[in-house]
Amino acid sequence: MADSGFDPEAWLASLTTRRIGRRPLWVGQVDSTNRLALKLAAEGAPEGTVVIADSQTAGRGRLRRAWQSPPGCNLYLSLLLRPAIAPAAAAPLTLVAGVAVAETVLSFCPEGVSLKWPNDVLIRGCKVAGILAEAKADAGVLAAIVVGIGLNVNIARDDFAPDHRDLATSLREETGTIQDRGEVAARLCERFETAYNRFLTEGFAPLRSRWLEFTDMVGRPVRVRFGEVLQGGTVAGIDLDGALLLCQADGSLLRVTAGDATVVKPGEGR
Ligand code: BT5
Repeated sequence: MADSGFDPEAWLASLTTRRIGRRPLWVGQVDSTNRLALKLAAEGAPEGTVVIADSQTAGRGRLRRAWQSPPGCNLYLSLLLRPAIAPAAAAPLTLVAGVAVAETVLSFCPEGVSLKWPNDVLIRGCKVAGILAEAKADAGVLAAIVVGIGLNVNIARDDFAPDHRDLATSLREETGTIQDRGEVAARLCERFETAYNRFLTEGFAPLRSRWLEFTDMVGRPVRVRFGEVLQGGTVAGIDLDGALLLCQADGSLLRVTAGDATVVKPGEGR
């Protein structure tokens, strides 16, 4: 996928995966690749379908937030998965995807890559990618899960919206090199397939270890906000469901399953 478009044949020739990405759908502009992938899932599209857009008009983040998705520079990609697992067991998939994205980013930018619970991939503390997993369940059975990944590849710092400009970055900003988005997408699919297969055969434990290697949150005091609810504590790790474990003042552990985590800086209190 050069900036001028996407050649499915060249893409498939360069891809080394068995399933993930083997059914690519490139769209120039779409409201949200996740919405489109969920629609394709409802119509019976198989696992391995990937929707990639040049731009999104309503790219979505978590909690009804927006994902800035201008044309010609970044990756907006949704993977359609149909794992034979219970809906509750799919919760760690956001973190599994985080490992795959972090490893992909690391292969282009060897310094400063980290993960922040639950879905942020950072370079030197600035967000280079975000992940949004959305599931479709029928009568308690997981019919499909769509893992959406927004990865800032070639966007210039000045082109970020002012509300997150100081908190965001791109591969190009960090390395000074313009990357081919098709190449980045292919490498991402490959790393995702490796991590996903491991998750399906060995469970979340080995991926959790890898996730923890990428984070600097453990041992640090954080606040986690979910709507009006604010929880705090010192990060002890993550559990096998992907929940954040916070050590409380009395030594007990608090499980946090959703929210936005902020590391508390010294002197800020908790
Ligand atoms: C996320 O949400 O980080 C998940 C983003 C997932 C986007 C992908 S793109 C392909 C697929 N299709 C979709 O429709 N979505 C997925 P969250 O943690 O809620 O972060 C959102 C916040 O990140 C926003 O409120 C901004 O502050 C900031 N933000 C928005 N666009 C950004 C960008 N391009 N780069 C860095 N930060 C951004």
